[in-house]
Amino acid sequence: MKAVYTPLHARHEGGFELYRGQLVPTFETPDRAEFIRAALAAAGHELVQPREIPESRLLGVHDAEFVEFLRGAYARWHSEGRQGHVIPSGFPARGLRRDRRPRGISGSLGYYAFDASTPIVAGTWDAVLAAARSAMTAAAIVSEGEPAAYALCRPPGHHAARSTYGGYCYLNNAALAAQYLLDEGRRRVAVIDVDYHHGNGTQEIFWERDDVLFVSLHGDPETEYPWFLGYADERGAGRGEGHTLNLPLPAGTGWDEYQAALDTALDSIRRYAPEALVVSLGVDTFVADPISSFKLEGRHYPLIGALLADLGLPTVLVQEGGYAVAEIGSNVAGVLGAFAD
Ligand code: Q9C
Ligand code: ZN
Repeated sequence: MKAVYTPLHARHEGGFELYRGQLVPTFETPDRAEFIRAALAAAGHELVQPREIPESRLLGVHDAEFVEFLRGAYARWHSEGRQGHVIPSGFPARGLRRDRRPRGISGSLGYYAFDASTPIVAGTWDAVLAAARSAMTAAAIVSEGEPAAYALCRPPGHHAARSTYGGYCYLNNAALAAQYLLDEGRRRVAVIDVDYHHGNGTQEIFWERDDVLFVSLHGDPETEYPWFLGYADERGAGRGEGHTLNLPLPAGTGWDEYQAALDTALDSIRRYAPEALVVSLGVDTFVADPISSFKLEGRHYPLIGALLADLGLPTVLVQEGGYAVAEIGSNVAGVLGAFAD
């Protein structure tokens, strides 16, 4: 299938992140995308560049002031006397005011970010915009009639909401793809999120909508990031009531339990009868992933791909997480290969 790729992703290289009390090299690295690119090229997928989709399309999903904040954050950090990478250090928890957007850069960062693991460097915005355009380009390719397309998005997107960023994510690539499909005429779109982590941003964006079904399988937030969303009792609100389905799974989950949950997810998608599918494709469910605790093996990714392809829907696959770099390419290619057959 067509795989949207651009070397602009490499402009985002976070350097270090705070992980369990230590500054460690970021898990979300440029070589992730290069390993995927190599594996997809070797498997015969056609690499195409993202289109110059107008930035106004971002506003179907994101708040305009948030977009301008992300674009300018690095320059402001330095013009306000800070050095190095842009990392927030204080957040409006219970008892603090969430309605204030402080004027200074540190307060603004605390207002828009929800964790300290998502650094902004000089090239971050270029990569973020290119990733968003890659996802929307894959959506355009499917809108124009291809049965499936893949966007090699880096940085990933599913933790980013309308006006918040975190979890290595800045703009929500999968939500932008879903919105693009709707804007081009599909009436109902399902998003299935198979990344190890709950897609809190995607859930929040579509929480009160009935034109998007959001279904997620993920590590139980009782112990797994992002901790504060992704519980089974979250089902949507207003018109969106019943259009969110969370299937949290315990650390240590292997294929049998995973497949049972995936069957439940696919049943709910069939009942919704969407006109297109977006897959938030994280492969951090892999047994050797350094920050996750499921036990899927390489041979399981073609099975996931086959089950997704069996839905028979026009499908946009969007890259999310996956940090076992040596195997990331073959795991992603395993999912995509099932669509070609
Ligand atoms: N102690 C994605 O896979 N850090 N994001 C967790 C746990 C953030 C993962 C720290 C993990 C974000 C797209
Ligand atoms: Zn993840």
